[in-house]
Amino acid sequence: MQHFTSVHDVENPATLLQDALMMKRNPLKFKKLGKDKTLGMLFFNPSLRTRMSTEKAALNLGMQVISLNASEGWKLEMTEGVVMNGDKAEHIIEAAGVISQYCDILGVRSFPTLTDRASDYRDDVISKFKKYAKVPVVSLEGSMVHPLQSLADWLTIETLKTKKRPKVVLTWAPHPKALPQAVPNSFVEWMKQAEVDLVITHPKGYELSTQFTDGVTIEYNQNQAFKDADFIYAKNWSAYEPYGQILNMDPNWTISPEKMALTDNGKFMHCLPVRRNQIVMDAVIDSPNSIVLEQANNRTFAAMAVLKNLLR
Ligand code: SN0
Repeated sequence: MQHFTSVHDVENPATLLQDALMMKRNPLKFKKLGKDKTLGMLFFNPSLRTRMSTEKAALNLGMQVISLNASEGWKLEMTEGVVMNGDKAEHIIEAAGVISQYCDILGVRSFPTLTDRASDYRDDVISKFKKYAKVPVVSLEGSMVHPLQSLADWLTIETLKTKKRPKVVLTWAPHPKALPQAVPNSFVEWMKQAEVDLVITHPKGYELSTQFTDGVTIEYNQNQAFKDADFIYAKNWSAYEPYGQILNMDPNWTISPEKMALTDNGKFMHCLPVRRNQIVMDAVIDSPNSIVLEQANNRTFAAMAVLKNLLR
């Protein structure tokens, strides 16, 4: 593995999952592996779980960590060949080159513009860091996918499933802000690697890009989709077409106890942060079937598996 920016960077995703399972069983087994190595993390957007779990992962592996809130400093120019006479003080070519001298692995978080779809779906910021950094690049959520989250989600399902092939439902839910498609895109592409029956449910108009959903069942009736489900993964996303728009705020899509009653004692999942009583009713997220904290816990072990592989 050269970088970790999507499932496509991973030669064998199932082996990476096994590594994450091993890390969960024995988090300090490789505490000397990262000695004298530095993880650098650049956040162009806010982070709670990704930042802390990835730092924790690096510390468990014996690494040092340097994090930078990159939205506070110079604005970086991302386009090659331009006359830099605007507000951007530094080109990514130098920034990536400099950071590569301080760090052995570089993590980058960059949300989508939600206005320029072509740029977002090239994952422009992370792709440019891959191009100009001299060290492995880890996506800490890019504009198109969030692979560290998805690996942790897979680990969560793997450790809590009670059937060999569980039914996993990804459901859209209403939200007051236009949100990225990165989490659902990524969840779908990782679930394609897993032994699960995946169903996506959302109101008409919220179809994700077919580059992710090709071959996956889409059920527009949420109640129908929830039938006999083992895992309900709720997430809001804005429309892919028209790009970045909110089309619907229908509270009937909020995950309620009545909806969960349609499942086969289904577990409730969300990547967090979550808007209570908008995405999910308190009675669901506070119920014993809610596994959102376990998902967040597993972020550390997913990140450890990734860092371990990149350190090798
Ligand atoms: C991000 C998203 O991709 O949807 C991060 C999820 C890991 N979520 C948000 O930005 C939520 C913001 C809000 O105001 O609720």
